[in-house]
Amino acid sequence: MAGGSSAGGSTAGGATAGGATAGGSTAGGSTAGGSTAGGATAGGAPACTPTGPELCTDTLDNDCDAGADCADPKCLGLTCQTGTQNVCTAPNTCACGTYVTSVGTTQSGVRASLLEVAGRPRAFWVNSTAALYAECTSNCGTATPSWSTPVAVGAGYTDRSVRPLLHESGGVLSVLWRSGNFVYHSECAANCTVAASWTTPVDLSLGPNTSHTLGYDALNGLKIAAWETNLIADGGGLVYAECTSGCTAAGANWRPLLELPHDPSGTDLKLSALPDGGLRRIAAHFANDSNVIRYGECEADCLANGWAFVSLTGNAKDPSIVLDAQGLPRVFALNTNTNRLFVYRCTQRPCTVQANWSTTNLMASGHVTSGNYSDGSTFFVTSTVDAGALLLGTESGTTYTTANINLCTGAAARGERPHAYSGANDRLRVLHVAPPGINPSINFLYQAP
Ligand SMILES: [Ca+2]
Ligand SMILES: [Ca+2]
Repeated sequence: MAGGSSAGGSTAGGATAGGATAGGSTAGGSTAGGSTAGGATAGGAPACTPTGPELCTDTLDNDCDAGADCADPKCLGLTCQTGTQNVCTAPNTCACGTYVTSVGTTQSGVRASLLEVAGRPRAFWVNSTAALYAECTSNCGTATPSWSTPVAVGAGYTDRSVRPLLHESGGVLSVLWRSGNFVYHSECAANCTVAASWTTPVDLSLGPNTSHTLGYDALNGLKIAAWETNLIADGGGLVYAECTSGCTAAGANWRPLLELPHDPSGTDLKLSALPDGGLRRIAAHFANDSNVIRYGECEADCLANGWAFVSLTGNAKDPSIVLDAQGLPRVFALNTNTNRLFVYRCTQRPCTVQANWSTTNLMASGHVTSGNYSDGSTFFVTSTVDAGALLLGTESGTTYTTANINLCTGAAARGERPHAYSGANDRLRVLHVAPPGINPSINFLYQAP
């Protein structure tokens, strides 16, 4: 295959082929079996001697299983030509499969949500004039995906710190976003590229919503939300709500409200299914009053006294929660004074004890979001400055390694405020705003396969 033979063949084969040292270097890996003298015992059929795990760049069938390099499914999505952006994008295909396409025109600083349902990416973001939904309708994993024309789910707003939130539960999409003093919720069960398929937005705040603080999740029939209100005059203002029925009919069905006694600057919520069928509510928010991240959990009585919280130091706002492969929470948040990314990691349960958390001031960063790979390990995406290089942080031991998300040219993809999920073969799908301009586009970056 052209990709592997040009760069990988001679160097990688000679250096790492192990048992096939002599044969491998001379034969160049063209016929791996025939070159290993020990293999061809009888019958003329070339035998293959395993030398270790499959390496995807050396033209050899290292593990004598399923073929060499891109012929081996284990190489799908992995680098197949050193020094390039090429990966095995399909069986026997070594190519660069990083595609960046426009989903629509937007405004600088807009944040977005991206998820996949039924194999197709779905996007939600808020412009000054409308809250917009679009989905990929065909050819989603190619250089020329088709995206639906964005439809307005409801009113827009100019707050660029708040991230509108899109979730799916039971096949139903639902969204929560800020528009002025309102916290709007809407959902769609089918045909979501048509505006009329979305329920009429209801305002959960029933009163002034006052900041970019916005949290939301939906799972197994439960919806949870958090925002800030000035209806509480004690210096707090963070409220938490749940809803199990009539959630699109009236904001009053998201009552009672629980006051969490802090003045927030950004929050995130997550629902996690428990072995006994229950749901753990997980919350993180920055508390301006005490200059800490507050992390909390609740499994029952969550509109009253069921919560337990712990304080995590580091003056970082707008948190993003993710659960790692052990089911332990990690919180990513941004210190907006120093533009530094903080990573908080619970190392063992209970996670409501401060001693079980580690704090790392990791790197220069912009707004951050996080996600999981197929094995449960975690990642985050950000950009160092708005419109700088898009950055991927990949869990590595107890910390993260970071790298640019590169285009096929090898140059870093640029943009701001990314949100991403991991698709097949742990390849990324990223929604982000293009570098600032009069009307930057909101871009979809896809890494094949
Ligand atoms: Ca190989
Ligand atoms: Ca193989």
